[in-house]
Amino acid sequence: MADKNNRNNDGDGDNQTGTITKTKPKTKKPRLYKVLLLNDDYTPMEFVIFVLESVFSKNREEATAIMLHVHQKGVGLCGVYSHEIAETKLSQVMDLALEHEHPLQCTMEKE
Ligand code: TYC
Repeated sequence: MADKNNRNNDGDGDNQTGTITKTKPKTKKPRLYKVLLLNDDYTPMEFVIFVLESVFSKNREEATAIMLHVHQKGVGLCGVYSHEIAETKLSQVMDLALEHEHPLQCTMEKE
């Protein structure tokens, strides 16, 4: 109903009548995956640091800290990514390990 100033007062402030539509956001939050590195007795520490720098864009300091964490605790977090990115990183690690004949293992899991 219009008031004395001919405003329709339908609540949206535009003072116009019409179909009320609600726009549904088109972007869904991607499910995230942790990429984890596993310890072993043979892969050289320097190679693990190289992998963390080249695949996970860590600087020397971060890469060294993650490598030492994995070495001491058995497993460590390299990063959290969408499913597709996590899979890509995982296969990059596995390809590098294979190519250099190191037993380095990497896994991913739902966050
Ligand atoms: N434990 C290995 C060594 O003593 C080093 C290492 C660290 C290997 C992290 C794998 O994900 C790893 N040479």
